[in-house]
Amino acid sequence: MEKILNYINGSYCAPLCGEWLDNYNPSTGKVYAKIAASNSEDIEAAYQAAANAFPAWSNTTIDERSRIMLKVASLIEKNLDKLAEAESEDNGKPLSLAKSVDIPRASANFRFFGNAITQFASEAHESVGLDTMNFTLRQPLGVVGCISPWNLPLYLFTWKVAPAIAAGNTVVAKPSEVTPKTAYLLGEILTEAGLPKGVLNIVHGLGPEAGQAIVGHPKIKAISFTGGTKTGEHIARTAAPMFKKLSLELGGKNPNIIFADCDYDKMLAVTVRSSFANQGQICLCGSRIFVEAGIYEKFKTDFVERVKKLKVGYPGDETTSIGALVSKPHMEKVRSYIDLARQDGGTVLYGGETVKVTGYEDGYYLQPTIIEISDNSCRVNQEEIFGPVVSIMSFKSESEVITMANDVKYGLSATVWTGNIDRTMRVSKQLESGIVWVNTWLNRDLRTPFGGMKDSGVGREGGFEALKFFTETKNVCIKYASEE
Ligand code: TXE
Repeated sequence: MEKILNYINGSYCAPLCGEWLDNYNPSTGKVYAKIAASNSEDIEAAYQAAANAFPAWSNTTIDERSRIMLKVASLIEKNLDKLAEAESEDNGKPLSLAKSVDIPRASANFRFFGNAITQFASEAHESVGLDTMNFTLRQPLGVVGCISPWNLPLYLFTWKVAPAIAAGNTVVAKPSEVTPKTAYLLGEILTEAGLPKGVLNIVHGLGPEAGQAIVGHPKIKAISFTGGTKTGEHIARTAAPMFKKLSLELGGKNPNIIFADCDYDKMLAVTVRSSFANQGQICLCGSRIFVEAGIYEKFKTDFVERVKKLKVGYPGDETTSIGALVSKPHMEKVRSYIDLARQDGGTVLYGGETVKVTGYEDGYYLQPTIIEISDNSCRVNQEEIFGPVVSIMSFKSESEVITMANDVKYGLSATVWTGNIDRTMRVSKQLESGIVWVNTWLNRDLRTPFGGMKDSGVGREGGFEALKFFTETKNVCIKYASEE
């Protein structure tokens, strides 16, 4: 059976303990590969490789770092089909989505940060009249840790490692044990692109074992993590007493606020996507839909009608809109929330059932599900479900919907649909979320700050924010004599 090996010091290698985990294909429910179950010894080996590579890499010219990163970007593009197939097989997402979004974005991440580093500069502050000059150095941190989740595997893995190495750090990185395949394949690309050995080390294994060993390693200076809020809390508890730099991108329970004065057709089409793209397994999905009372009944009918047409099917089939959920335990978790919604008085307007796809009966397929609720405080509206499940409810006024939108522990993103510019400004300013999209969704310019408020995380990724995170800021203050 195929083996997912670690990539340490520029070479593929088996885990030192000789232990392996099963890798499931969610669209068939079958084990199709074995994953290295690394432990702290493997992390130590990866750390040593990274530490040895750091002096040379941190002194490599910006042009050279950029050149190698652009080469990685081109090679990801060249291997689009192979990587997209691997992503779809590992994660259950439609192949069309992996081809059009995940893999192109992984390439874009390397290209973006390979270019951004050539423009990254620091400030100088002259203390006029005091014969003093200050300048700011932004120096790489050393060896850093990057830990990524399963929903957008190569997309989020590269979103972290690219700025880390662009800034001159060396890295120990762990993709999710649920979807390790594309990060594994990236190793070949790094070698072909000529990335020096040890600059990026990719280690596979369980979160509490391999992940914990990265976070708890005394010499790993920073942790960039995307994943569940509970895991984020645990990571913060381990890392904070060691004074590590932390960037945490955690869960969301994002409001999608629809005012009657919006461009209705555009809103409807995008709302279907923002609800169910990637089987609803994107931290930015708008899982709480609030609709102004005047158009509520019309929206309800039209939305259900549209969602009924989404085809749940085998991810490799071109007509599939909704593939398989990532794992059996995850599907059970999502289903338990649908049961809970029913107990709490919610009405399932559409969906709620598993789907048997012919030829793939053991796969983890679930209908897109719309639940009508009347109380924002119910658990279905307060907890992250992270599946193809949205709730809808109506509202009467701007102030009422802002209160409900903010009345949740998360604060990652929000979407607002309105044709009124004054309302756009008022609402955007009051929403407690790191990102507000108005009349659009998941519209990303990689230069913009990305991250959440409240329990959705700490810090911002993207653009120079990421390069700042992966560097230590030092002020050099020089007093000079004005006369000889
Ligand atoms: O994520 P975990 P899980 C949410 C979503 C989902 C829930 C749990 O609600 O249902 O989180 O998903 C590593 N030290 N999101 O359990 O466990 C782990 O190996 C260090 C939202 O799959 O947070 C993986 O690489 N690392 C999210 C990564 O953390 C640890 C995307 C994420 O896994 C660790 C995914 C530990 N102690 C799930 N424990 C988003 N924000 O996009 C685990 N890991």
